[in-house]
Amino acid sequence: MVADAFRARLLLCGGSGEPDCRWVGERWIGLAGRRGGHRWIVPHVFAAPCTRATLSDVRWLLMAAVFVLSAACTTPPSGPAGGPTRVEVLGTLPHDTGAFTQGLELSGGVLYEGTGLEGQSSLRRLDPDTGEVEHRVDLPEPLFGEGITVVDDRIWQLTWRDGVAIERDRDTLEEVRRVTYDGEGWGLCRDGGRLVMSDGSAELTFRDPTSFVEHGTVTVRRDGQPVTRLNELECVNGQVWANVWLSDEVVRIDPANGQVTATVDLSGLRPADVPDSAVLNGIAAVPGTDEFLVTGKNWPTIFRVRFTDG
Ligand SMILES: [Ca+2]
Repeated sequence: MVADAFRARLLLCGGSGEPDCRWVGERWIGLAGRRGGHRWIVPHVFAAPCTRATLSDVRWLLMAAVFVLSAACTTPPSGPAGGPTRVEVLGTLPHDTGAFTQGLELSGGVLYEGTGLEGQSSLRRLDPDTGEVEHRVDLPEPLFGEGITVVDDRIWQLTWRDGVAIERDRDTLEEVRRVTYDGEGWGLCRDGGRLVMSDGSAELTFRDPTSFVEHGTVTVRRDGQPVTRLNELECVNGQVWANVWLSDEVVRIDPANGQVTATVDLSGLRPADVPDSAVLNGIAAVPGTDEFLVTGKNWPTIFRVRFTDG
């Protein structure tokens, strides 16, 4: 009788219509109630005996369930929340297989690419329609180039373990000044009035776009677990997209709390017959569209893509 009264579709967390709600089943049989702004249920494994239990037994089960479930309900869901998971290829461009891609950004109709490795690092200006390298400057040894991002008439270029960020003139690509930072440099992008930088860990660092001074960090998590090896970054529409080193995934991150809100599988783009070092790395939003340019280290192709959930 008691169980029958609550036979229905029930929510695990939150009230109806709240964004953090999720259905836990179509036909859960159990006891339901409300505590604060949250609904709770007693799963059927607990509720089944309730039809034969005394009233005090039912109360005990309800209290136990509230204790267990309220803890879960006070923590917002941390995993991807229905974002895109797949990639749709819209076109291709040739890519220099000598480019060990560490940074990719499209700004003002120009595609900028930073490359790595000691003695091979460079910053390049590419034609986004043909992939042709129009201009290139090389980093002196032993600097190992990493992520890049455009800030007005300048471009920042990170180095891996050299502790130096190089500020360059956007037109000539020539070095203007250097600043130092602690730790490693991996990916970089500009999110409005700040820079976002990765260092191969699960942590993103926010920096002033002019002084490069650090003013905060956030730890990136998916399903509650830190996502390490964050590499090349792209800031767009208040979100941060990141390549995950040694994977074929890009993740979308809410920089306000570090939560991963989407994970896209790009394994289908990986070229055949490339070494293990030729990983997916390089993501550039195409301004004014929902498209991206993506590539990998020493890949022969830059792909113009759209991320979809279909
Ligand atoms: Ca980028």
